[in-house]
Amino acid sequence: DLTPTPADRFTFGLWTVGWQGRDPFGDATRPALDPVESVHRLAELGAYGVTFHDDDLIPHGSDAATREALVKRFRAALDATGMAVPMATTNLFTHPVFKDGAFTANDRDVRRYALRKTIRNIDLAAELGATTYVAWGGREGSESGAAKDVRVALDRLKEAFDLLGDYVVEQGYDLRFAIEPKPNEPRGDILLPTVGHALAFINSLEHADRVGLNPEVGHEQMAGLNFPHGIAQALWHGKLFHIDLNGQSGIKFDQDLRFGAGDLRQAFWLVDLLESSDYTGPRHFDFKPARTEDIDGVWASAAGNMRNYLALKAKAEAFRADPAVQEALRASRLHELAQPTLGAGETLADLLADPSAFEEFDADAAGARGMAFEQLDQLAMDHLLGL
Ligand code: 3MF
Ligand code: MG
Ligand code: MG
Ligand code: MG
Repeated sequence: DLTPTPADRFTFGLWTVGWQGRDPFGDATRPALDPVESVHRLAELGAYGVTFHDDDLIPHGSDAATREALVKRFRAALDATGMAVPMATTNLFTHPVFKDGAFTANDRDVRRYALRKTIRNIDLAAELGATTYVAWGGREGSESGAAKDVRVALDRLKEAFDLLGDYVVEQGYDLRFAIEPKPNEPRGDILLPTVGHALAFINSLEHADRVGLNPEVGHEQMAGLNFPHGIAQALWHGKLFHIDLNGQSGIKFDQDLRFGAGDLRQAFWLVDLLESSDYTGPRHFDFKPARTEDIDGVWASAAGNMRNYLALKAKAEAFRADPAVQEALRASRLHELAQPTLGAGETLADLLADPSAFEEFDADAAGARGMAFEQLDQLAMDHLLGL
């Protein structure tokens, strides 16, 4: 059944369906969308919840009364629809004050402002029941070599996450942080450009257990990386806290296509992986309805994300259940990969003393063995194409 329900845990950023189509070369092609309307329309389409940047809900510069009124009507929409807010985040990129970064801006006053802006929205996130707080540092980076001392900037980035962790612990919030890597755009080069860079950085943090990842399909693919492989490693480290699903066609600007568009085969392997993993978090879409679309096209593309996910989930299940696939997996020796390289009770000394492992091993014969991966992959293709 390709009809989404809240049990599928699909969520959307307010900024996704709300994107007006402004790009570096052109003006908006659609009018602004009221967040309350987005909550209602997404609920009707079968979504589980919405996510937001502070400024998506409360425009920059709103006074206290306006802020309170906006939150109140948003909350009423959530209550009326049963929609959840599992994640929130901070806009640390639109206002000119963040042109040289937020947590790693050279200007100290900008860094202090960024922390206060973030903490203010963390309070709101916690109030609305969010358990994940995403940090995408799109302006943390540079266009030229001497402009940013990367080692010192990483000190400041660590300082920021340590302070944010302290705050959340002090407040007793049930909230974890998820860093979203991206290689470039809007900065020429962004700090923590990939899943791997971010995983290594997290190890240096005071609250490392509270910080994980929010990888985005297109961001890794912009760097030519294999997204399912990145997600598998994040899972292996216990660091997949959240995910941004969308589509991307190779190494170019951040396209934010609807999920399933772009690299369909990586989308298939991603769903296969997620659905067989212990990841229980939201399936969150961070896409941009194409600038060519009117408001009907916005809702059609929102629905398309969920339909494609569910379709790929059904395909992946059928692939794994197919006896021919199970046989092909055996022929490709996936079961052998699952066996430890040392035998039960065997030691390194035993390996070193085992002539069958080296002296008597016929490397030429092993090198001549086929892996049968092509038959296996063709079965995946047959399932994907419905052959
Ligand atoms: C930019 C992004 C961001 C983040 C968002 C949530 C505007 O390429 O992907 O979307 O996902 O800031 O943290
Ligand atoms: Mg993107
Ligand atoms: Mg993005
Ligand atoms: Mg994103």
